[in-house]
Amino acid sequence: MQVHSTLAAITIALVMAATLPAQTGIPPQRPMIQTKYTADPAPLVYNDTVFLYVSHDEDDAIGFKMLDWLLYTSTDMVNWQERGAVASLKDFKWARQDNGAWAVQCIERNGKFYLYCPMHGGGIGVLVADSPYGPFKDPLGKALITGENVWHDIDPTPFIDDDGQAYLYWGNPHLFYVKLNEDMISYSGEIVKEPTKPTNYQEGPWVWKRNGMYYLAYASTCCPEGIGYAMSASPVGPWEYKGMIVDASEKSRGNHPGIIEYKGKSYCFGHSSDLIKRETTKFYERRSVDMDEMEYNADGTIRNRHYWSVEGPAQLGSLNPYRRVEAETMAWSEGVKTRFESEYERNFMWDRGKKLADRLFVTSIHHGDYIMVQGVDFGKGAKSVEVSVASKFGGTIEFRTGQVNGPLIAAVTVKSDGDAGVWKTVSAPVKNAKGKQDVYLVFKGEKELFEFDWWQFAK
Ligand code: FUB
Repeated sequence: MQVHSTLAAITIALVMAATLPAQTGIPPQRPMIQTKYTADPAPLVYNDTVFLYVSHDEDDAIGFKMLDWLLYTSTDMVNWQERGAVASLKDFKWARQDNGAWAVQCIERNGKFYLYCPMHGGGIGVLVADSPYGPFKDPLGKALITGENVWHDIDPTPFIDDDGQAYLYWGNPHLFYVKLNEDMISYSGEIVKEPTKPTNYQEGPWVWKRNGMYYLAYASTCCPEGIGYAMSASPVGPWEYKGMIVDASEKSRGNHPGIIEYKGKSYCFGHSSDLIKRETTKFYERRSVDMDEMEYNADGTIRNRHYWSVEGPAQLGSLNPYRRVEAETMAWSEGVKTRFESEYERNFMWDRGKKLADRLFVTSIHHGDYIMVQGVDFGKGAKSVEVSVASKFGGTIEFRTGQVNGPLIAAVTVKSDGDAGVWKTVSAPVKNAKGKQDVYLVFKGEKELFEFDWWQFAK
């Protein structure tokens, strides 16, 4: 009996070990961006890249505290590179400067990029750039939209129909729209308060067209907000409510849809409180952008999902480690932050009088923190790895595969050699890096280790 039960216990343990997911250290529900609080996702597909514009909840926000808009890019839907703040309240000299940088959306027309920005309580402004990365400039010097009640003028979403007519929709708790002129910075006709506002419409409209039908997704009635949608045969309604794309959940008080087609798949973005909830049960407006694949039914309606999936979307392709990878490219991270520093700021800070480039880099790196980059394709194998770092107290970057304590393929030592704050490249040999792997960059050392700009493998 004793032998049998021991054998049974061993068998059960072995079966369980085989069926459990690998101990990656990554929590099951994982918002896309961990180094900052982000909200109101507005994805734009341009030249094979997803440009994700988001609003930005400050780290110490209690209620809404929002000063600028950030940009992230991806070509595989799992690894996202931070591109910094592309616009801020400072770009609108006429607007209040202390708060109110709410949900933006960017659209391209004839090689120009138009970023529609609400200044909460001040109307909706528009910025224009020659590139999706900016720099964005205010061509009007005043608000584009100030409707019947300026506090309702939030969440602008532009849409250009196949006939070239552009529209701007916005509003909470009403849905408004207006026809934009071809210049995208002026409009014709009256602002219309949409009379067929769909069931449980609250805010955050997002309009797109598919197979001749128009879709309007939106944040459903607060609180909590999910993502509902309606359909119409015309861009100006009437809108017929079709259901929920993502159900309302106690996990997120607010929500805000952003929907794209990319490389043959559809994606729905939204936001939640999943990141801040790992730290506290208190409620703060410190939100985090989420995203999942979205599927249509044969009749054009959209399949409902209860919440963002645990596994997230599948990676499209892989990441090439043989080109320079900015350290702020990640599928997941723990502990680290990012910072942009201009050439001037760094010279001043370190008083070195040297010419150094403007950089966005990973900072606040301590023992045990890590960055995970998904689906890195080493091909037949790598021989060495080089990193760009600026030492503080020094430490080691361990490159591991599969999980946070997985096989070590390289260890780069960054010395604390009295040259603190100076960017330098350091390299190390690589062993056993072959094929496609999730790579964990695990930081080891004492105190604050270093700042980290980029990494690159060599064959
Ligand atoms: O982020 C500020 C506001 O919260 C947005 O404008 C709304 O859509 C809601 O997400």
